[in-house]
This record gives sequence, C-alpha cells and structure tokens, in this order.
Amino acid sequence: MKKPFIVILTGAGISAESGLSTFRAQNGLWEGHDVNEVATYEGYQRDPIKVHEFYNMLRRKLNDPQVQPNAAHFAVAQLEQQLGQDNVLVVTQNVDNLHEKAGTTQIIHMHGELLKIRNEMTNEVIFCDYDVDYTRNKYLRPHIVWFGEIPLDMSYIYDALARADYFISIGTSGNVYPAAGFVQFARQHNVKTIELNLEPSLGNNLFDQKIYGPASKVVPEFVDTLIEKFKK
Ligand code: BV8
Repeated sequence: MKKPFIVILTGAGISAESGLSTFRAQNGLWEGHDVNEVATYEGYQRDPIKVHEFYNMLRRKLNDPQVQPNAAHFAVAQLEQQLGQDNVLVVTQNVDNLHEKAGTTQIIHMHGELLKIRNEMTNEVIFCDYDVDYTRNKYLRPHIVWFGEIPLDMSYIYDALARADYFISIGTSGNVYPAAGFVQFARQHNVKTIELNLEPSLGNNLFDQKIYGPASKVVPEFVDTLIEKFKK
C-alpha cells in the first residue's frame, strides 16, 4: 500500500506531561506575564532586559534534566521512522526541543526555538543554551516569533498541507493563528483531519476524527493503528 504523506501540528499540550507549562492552563505560561510585554516586538523594544529574563527562565527550565520527551513525542518520532522521512512532517508551535530529543528529524518550529538567538543586524541564528546578557550585545534577540510577527517557513508549510493525505493536530487549543487555520486549509485540499487533544479545541468541529485524552496515551495508540494500516 502506498505510504501516506502526513503533516502533524503540535502545541503545548504534547509537552505538558514532560513538565512544560501550556499557555492557557490555570498556571499557564502567560499567567503572571503580560503577553504584550514578553511576546511582542514592541514589548521587547520597551524592556529588552525583562524579555531576556523571561526567555532565560524558560531556557533554564528546558535545560532541567527532569524535562524529557514523553511517550507522545516518541510515538511521533516512531511514525517517521516507520513510514520514512519523506512521509512525515512535524510542524510545531512549541519552542522546546523535545521532538528532536525523541528522534524526529523532519520538523518546522513555526514559532521559533528557545535554544536559538538571532542577531538582528545580520539575521544570523545562533545556538544558545545559556542565559543571554543583553548588556553585552544589544543585537541578540530570542529566535522566537512574537505576536504580530510572521511565523517561519509559512509557504513550505502550506505546500505540505496542500499535498498531505492526513493532517493530525496534537495538544493545541486552536487559539493562535495562522496555526489555528491549518485544519480549514487542509479540509479545502481534501486532507483527512484528526484531532488528538485532552479536550475539544476551538476548531474541533472541523476535524473528521477526534480522540480525547492525555497525549502520552492517545498518541501512541493512534500511531500504532497508522503503522499497522500502512506497514504492508
Ligand atoms: C501573524 C512563541 C501575520 C512565543 C507564540 C486571525 C484572527 C485573530 C487573530 C489573529 C489572526 N491572525 C493573526 C492574529 C493575531 C495573532 C493571534 O492569533 N492572536 C490570537 C491570540 C487571537 N497571531 C499572530 O500574531 C501570529 N502572527 O499572524 O502574523 C501573518 C500570518 C500569516 C502569514 C502572514 C502574516 C504569530 C503568533 C505566534 C506568537 N508566538 N509562541 C513563546 O512561545 O514564548 S504563540 C504560543 O501560543 C504558542 O507557540 C502557541 O502557538 C500558542 C499556545 O497555543 P497552544 O500551543 O495550543 O497551547 P494552549 O495552552 O493554548 O493549549 C494547550 C492545549 O493542549 C489545550 O487544548 C489543552 O486541552 C491541551 N492539553 C493540555 N494538556 C494536555 C493536552 N493535550 C493532550 N495531552 C495533555 N496532557
């Protein structure tokens, strides 16, 4: 059987069981932090040191040895291994590196990465797993897509969605665009759409199939059914 091309969109929910806060949960990430202060370019211009402190804190948390990929990340990586690198693309809204630590190689961080900083003058992107000291170099900003900024690799993502056989959305609430619009775009291209989440997302009515429960349980189960179906 011809192997399908699968695009997987992930959000904070897939990393929740790895100990990373989601955004809108009670003690969510934005809790206590004004999004406009720490996740907009205007906020960065107003107080770059506060913004660097926020991302230095997130980076330190991500570097905590306790924070490791969970069964959902490993299942997604296994799907790539089983179906092949040309048949699975992960598009993540997450800025953590847990997909890569689980073995995923075909991945786009559409909202940037915590372990990277960018030189605003040269646009050079640099690996960074340490606290950034803004006073030493004023041109280094977090390589993160803030609200009002254009997400990364959008045309590549839309091309992939248009030719996909399956669109699987995992651990996202469907609040933030353009990611929240991918399911509608996929439907317009006759792509089979599946939602795996703890609870119905804002766009849940747009999905052909919905499975609710913790990612570490529902994602491995769903991946097993896909591998079974296409291994022949
Ligand atoms: C842009 C980086 C122009 C920072 C982030 C149309 C309509 C309305 C508004 C807009 C629109 N178009 C644009 C906008 C404005 C804005 C936007 O969407 N605002 C919202 C708030 C209304 N969008 C933008 O500004 C974007 N830029 O539009 O540019 C453009 C666009 C296209 C082409 C050309 C030009 C840029 C947005 C990116 C901002 N940066 N992150 C950082 O991370 O520090 S967004 C950030 O928030 C995340 O990356 C993610 O995208 C979002 C959080 O959402 P989720 O990941 O879904 O997390 P959440 O907590 O909400 O939900 C978690 C889910 O998991 C829940 O459903 C929960 O039930 C589930 N869950 C929890 N535990 C588990 C679980 N599921 C399974 N298992 C579990 N254990």
